[in-house]
Amino acid sequence: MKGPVYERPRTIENKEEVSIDPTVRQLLEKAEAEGIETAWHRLLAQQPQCGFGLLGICCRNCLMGPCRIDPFGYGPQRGVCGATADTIVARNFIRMIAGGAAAHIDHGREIALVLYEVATGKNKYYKIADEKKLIAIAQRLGVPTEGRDIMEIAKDVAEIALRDFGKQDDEVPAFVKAYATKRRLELWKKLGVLPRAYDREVTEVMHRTHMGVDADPLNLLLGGIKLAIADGWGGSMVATEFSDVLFGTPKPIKSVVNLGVLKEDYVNIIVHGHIPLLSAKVVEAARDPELVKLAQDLGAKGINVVGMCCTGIEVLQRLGVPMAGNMLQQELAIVTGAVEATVVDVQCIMPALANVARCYHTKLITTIPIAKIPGSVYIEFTPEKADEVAREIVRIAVENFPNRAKERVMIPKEKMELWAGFSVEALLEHLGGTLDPFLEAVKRGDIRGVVGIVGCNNPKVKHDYSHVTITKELIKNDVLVVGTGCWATAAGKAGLLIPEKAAEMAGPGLRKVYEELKLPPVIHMGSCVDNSRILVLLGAVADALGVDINQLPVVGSAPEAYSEKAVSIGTYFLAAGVDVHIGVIPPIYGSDVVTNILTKEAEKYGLGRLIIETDPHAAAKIMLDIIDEKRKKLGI
Ligand code: BF8
Ligand code: SF4
Repeated sequence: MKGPVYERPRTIENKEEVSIDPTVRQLLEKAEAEGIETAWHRLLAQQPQCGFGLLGICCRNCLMGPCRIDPFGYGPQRGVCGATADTIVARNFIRMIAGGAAAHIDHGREIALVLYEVATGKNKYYKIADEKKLIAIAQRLGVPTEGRDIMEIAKDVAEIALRDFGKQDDEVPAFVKAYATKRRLELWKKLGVLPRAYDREVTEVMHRTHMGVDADPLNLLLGGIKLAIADGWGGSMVATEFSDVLFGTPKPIKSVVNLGVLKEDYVNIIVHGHIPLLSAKVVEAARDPELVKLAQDLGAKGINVVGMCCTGIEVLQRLGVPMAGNMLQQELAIVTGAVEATVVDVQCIMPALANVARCYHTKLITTIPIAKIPGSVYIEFTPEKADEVAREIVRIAVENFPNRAKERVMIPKEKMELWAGFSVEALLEHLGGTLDPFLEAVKRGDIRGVVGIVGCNNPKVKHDYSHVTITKELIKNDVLVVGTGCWATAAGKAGLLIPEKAAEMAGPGLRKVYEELKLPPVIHMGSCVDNSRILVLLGAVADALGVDINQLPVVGSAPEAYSEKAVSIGTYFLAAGVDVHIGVIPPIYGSDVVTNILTKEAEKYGLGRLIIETDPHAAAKIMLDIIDEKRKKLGI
């Protein structure tokens, strides 16, 4: 007897439909010709995706389940324990926040531990690269700086930061208190969402979502918001601030983006993941004359390190390292056949990379104990032996060069110039040391408002299309766009991070601002943890105007979000009082109560509202309306 046979999707019918980036179409053709599947093929294989999952109404939180609620009302309306759709959706939503926030918090911890070790002389591989930034952080935290040794200041600052992760008292973490605005802190106190220790908030969300604890959807969501605050003003803030101390605060820097940065006659190494502790060292090791010579002896012209995802952005914005692409290009980069090694740490690394790498000579090198991938080469990276490990990794890549099958190499020619590195400090310096010219431009209406666009790629959305469409639409209407992460890479590939080019596409107001202040219409503010830079900027602008952040003509957007981190980021922007657009349907429609709280009632509490809109044109229109409404209320 013959049962139904599962046919693996081998072709994407219309490749124009999956991405606006020509490299994707070219390499999808190559992948299919060579029998390799990508995320797009696997998404097809998953169709139809589970309707209960899409609505957020399935629960696997205990062994009495799994349970699911019938959205049409014919079947069960409660899980075995009695949880309703509202409880289940809210629990699932804040567990996503826990996943995302935990990733950022762990990232922040890694960096803070290294700063502490540098300060106490235990780690010689890293250094205080930006004393000025360290002193600015110390002053915010109330650490004395006058006449003190820089290492002593660093130790105090690192200790305070580290304490915030695991302390047991109920005080607001020192970082959150030092970086959030007074108005927001007061509001959060009133709402009962002031976080305590970062780890504790993650634990608490896992606890309260256990069977038989919190069943109240509003209370659950407030718990999620509390954790997201601990991420934005805590974990992510520490990651950004201390990365600036250890690696330098970004300044505007020119580089190149897209897969055309791979070089046919060089050893190509991709650094992929998130934490700059590793990527910065790989970049350094690749400049080692001995390893360069080895590459040349093996027939290459040299060693070419390029970035992927946020760790790529970390070394782009500080060192100008070229950027190979964003999240959905990670498999395709290997399909070029020209990559000797993809070196990864944590987050957004598809396990599928091992399968793709196996079809070429590429070595997938995993490095972190919590992120092993079957089929990869595992070389453990620890900051205590950073230089040795980085050199070993580069050596493995170099020695792999002769294994490249030249006839299978196809590097797309597309690459685009871009400017990155707009930290808050750099922006202020750019404006002459004060926000005033910027605020004046906002008041005059030359800058109608600001939208922060963040986040990922998601194969459910035409790759880069929503990012680029929304950005173009907004700047055409004089809305300044700032952003981070895979949006920034998409914007860069589309030429939107070339200031003159963006100015040509912008409306008359932004063009004037560009001519007068040299402020580009589209601004790259860094990696995903660097969304904390946007929080700092928002706080500074609100304070300068003497208003709360929720009054500013500002909107957030995550047009192609995929990650739990994006859910946490979106939520901390809601906590900041910013309305946030998401271009992918989040799993909340199974509960009217949760949907209503997030999309409507949140405003009543002084928080931002969630805007769900998959059409980028419609989304841009909604954002413009919000901006105009807020301007009107502000009387500008
Ligand atoms: O932290 S934007 S796909 S790479 S999660 Fe991942 Fe999303 Fe990209 Fe960086 Ni952020
Ligand atoms: Fe089912 Fe309740 Fe257990 Fe969830 S917690 S699986 S709804 S019994």
